[in-house]
Amino acid sequence: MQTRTLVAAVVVLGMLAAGVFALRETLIPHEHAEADDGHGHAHAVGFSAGEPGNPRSPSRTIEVAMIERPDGRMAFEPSYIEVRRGEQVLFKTRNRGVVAHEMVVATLAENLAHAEEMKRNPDMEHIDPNSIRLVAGHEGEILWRFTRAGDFDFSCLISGHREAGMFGKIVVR
Ligand SMILES: [Cu+2]
Repeated sequence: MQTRTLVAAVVVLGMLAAGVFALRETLIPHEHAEADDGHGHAHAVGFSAGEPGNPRSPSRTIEVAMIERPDGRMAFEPSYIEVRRGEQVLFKTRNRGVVAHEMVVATLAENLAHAEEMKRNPDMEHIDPNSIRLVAGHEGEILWRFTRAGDFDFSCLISGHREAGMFGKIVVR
């Protein structure tokens, strides 16, 4: 009788343990299969529109304003910029609107791809040297050297902002 009780107890304990294990499996989320670097994209292979500038080298200052119009459109002013190949530019960027904006300097293809990514992941922020994110009323800088000739893009990649007009063109000759 005692042995039977012991066996029964062991069986019950075993079932409990299995139950707890099964429960644990359902409660603890499985790790995501995809690695995430914190903001959803990596730049291991470098930048598409040149390279981060050197603060000790001379640079041309270009002031860029982020603006919102009464009709809901958004824009950069200026939205067309020409630079010489090899030139280093200090973008002094000011957010004159009432919502946050960013400025990301890259190829058009890269910015369009990033804009799509931002729609899926609206909290993604760009903290790379080719970009700046500014809350309303704030000013910031991007120091950038344009090492390749061609047409490049600067955009605000916050969801919906590029479609609202927040992009510009940089021509490097
Ligand atoms: Cu914006």
